[in-house]
Amino acid sequence: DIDSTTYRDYDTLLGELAQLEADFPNLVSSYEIGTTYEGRTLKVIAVSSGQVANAPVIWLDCGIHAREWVSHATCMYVLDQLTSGYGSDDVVNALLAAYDFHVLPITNPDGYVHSWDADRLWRKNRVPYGACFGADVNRNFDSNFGGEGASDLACADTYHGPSAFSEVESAAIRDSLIALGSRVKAVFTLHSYSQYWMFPYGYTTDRPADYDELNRVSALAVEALTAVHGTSYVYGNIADVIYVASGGSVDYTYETLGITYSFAVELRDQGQYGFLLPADQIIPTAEEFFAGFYTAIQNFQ
Ligand code: 0X9
Ligand code: ZN
Repeated sequence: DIDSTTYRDYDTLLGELAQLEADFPNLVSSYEIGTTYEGRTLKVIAVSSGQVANAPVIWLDCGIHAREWVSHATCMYVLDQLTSGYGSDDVVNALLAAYDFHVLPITNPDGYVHSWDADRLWRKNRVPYGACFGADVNRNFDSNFGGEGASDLACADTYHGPSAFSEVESAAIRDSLIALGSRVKAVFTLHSYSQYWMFPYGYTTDRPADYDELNRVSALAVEALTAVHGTSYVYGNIADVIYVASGGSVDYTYETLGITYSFAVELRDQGQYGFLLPADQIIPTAEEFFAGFYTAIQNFQ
């Protein structure tokens, strides 16, 4: 099993993923979707019971922002639940009877390593741009690219990059989702912090056509999440709940790829510790997220 009581560095996480594949060869496989600027491999972990050929897919990505360590840790927890629970846990059995899960636990490995080795609060990837480093991968999608809430300045934390999908990490997510095609039922992307359960749009305050449906599912997810440890989450469209931000991933998956169930979740906390969330909150954060996650999935139409 995966030990979620501490944060683990990049090499340790890779070791845990390899161990999952070794421990659950009939359930877990992996594939590579890109190579970062510093040469690290972007690795998707697929969990599939094999009960249904070409089952619908739930996509989950974590760590698009380097410093949001509880995001990476929550993806690892979800993988642990899906694997260790299969065969014994009714919820997991039901999930894996109907869906395959494709999980990208470390979307931005170069940034993650930098946040461990040099600058704990690093957010972007590590591509050099002039005198500065990094594009914000969550401003690099082709969803009103370069618009409000993204910076043209390479040194800014929200630098959108030179062009839409200039970054390996965003292009790899796009290409993977396009390859999965109509199998993709839902996309979840995990951030921290603020305790928000959000859906499109981020680039405009206009409400999406599926606002009522996304709000319905989000309300059920948050109710289930809160029932676990009493943690309150706010839900709604991104632009209303947090701020207008262009070039984000879920606007692209919703609007361009047509994936109705596109969610961006800001995990714990509400700012007391912020990005430096103590490790003893990893498990409760992930436990309550998992309740929201499976409740959302169970209520898809
Ligand atoms: O600004 C962001 O990218 C996210 N907040 S964070 O503090 N984790 O950086 C919000 C992302 C919302 N999603 C989109 N704008 N698509
Ligand atoms: Zn983030």
